[in-house]
Amino acid sequence: MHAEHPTTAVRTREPGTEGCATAVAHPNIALIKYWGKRDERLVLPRTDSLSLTLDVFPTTTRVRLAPGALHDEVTFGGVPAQGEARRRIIAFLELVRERAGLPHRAVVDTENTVPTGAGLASSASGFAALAVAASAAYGLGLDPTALSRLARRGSGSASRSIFGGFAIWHAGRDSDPDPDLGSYAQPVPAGDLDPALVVAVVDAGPKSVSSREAMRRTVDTSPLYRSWAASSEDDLADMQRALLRADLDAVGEIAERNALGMHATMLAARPAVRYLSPATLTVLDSVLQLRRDGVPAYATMDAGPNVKVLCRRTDAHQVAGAVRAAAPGGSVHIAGPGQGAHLLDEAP
Ligand code: 2P0
Repeated sequence: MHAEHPTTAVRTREPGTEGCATAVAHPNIALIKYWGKRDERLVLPRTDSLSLTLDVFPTTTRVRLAPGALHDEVTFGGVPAQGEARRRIIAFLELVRERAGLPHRAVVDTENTVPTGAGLASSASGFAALAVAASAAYGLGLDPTALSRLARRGSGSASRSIFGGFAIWHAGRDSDPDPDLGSYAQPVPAGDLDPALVVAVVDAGPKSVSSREAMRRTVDTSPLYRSWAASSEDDLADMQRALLRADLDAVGEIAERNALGMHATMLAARPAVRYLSPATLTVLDSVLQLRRDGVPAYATMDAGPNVKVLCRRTDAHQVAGAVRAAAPGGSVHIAGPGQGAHLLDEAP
């Protein structure tokens, strides 16, 4: 039987009735990674990916239309956004305005709860929450699939955070009549896994290379990229079967090999992109030791040195203890499957 993973709970509002909406979204961790775009403007990936949306570190975003204002106002926790983060949010609002046929600028306030440098892309929860709040405030009335496509334009991984539990993001094909329409996420059926992800933050410093730049460099220069992309297709098919039969060991093995392969492509880029640190390897050793001790635990790493360990929820505290002992300077968080992005009721 398939477990009921929480999926999206997006409610639509009457278009443009209030001009104000608040949404919440959670980060997701890819078990089959997204690494490499085939279209930078439309944010179309080269491969399909598959993730688990978490129940920790929500992002809450409020969008209020400001008719007559000359500029958008964008704040994070009340502090004006700067630089690239601000530029990307305003470019996203332009896209929403174009679709809505409304010229109004907006006031956008975002509260992130991700611990600084946790290596959990706040761009995934951030653009998923912004897509849901902005499309409601501008009265677009989008369904979850359309919201996923829209969130993708902000940040690729955000397409998956529209949905709860396990989600697959289809790359789509260049032969699609409209390539934008072919690339969206949807929930993935899974058996009763009762998974946990133990997040080990081993280094909270800023990353040396942005994931955007790192994936561009990998696609352009790594001789290993093509073979990883091909094997990732096989990994995805294996992963979907493993999820259906609720085989946590297989899910973990596939996720671990897919992540290590992605990091191998980066190490072979010119110049190399190396996110893994000595502390990362120490945590990976502790995960191997857990397995030798009979505890099913499998690691995945993203564009940073931190490690996320997939295990059974019943083993999560033991896994967290082992990981904490391996990386005593860091912090460890236990997450489970979380909900998709959704609107919050506005105070009357
Ligand atoms: C993922 N990552 O599948 C992969 C694995 C990091 C490593 O998605 O350029 O912030 O905004 O589309 O979504 C990080 O990339 O990149 C990411 P953009 P994003 O989760």
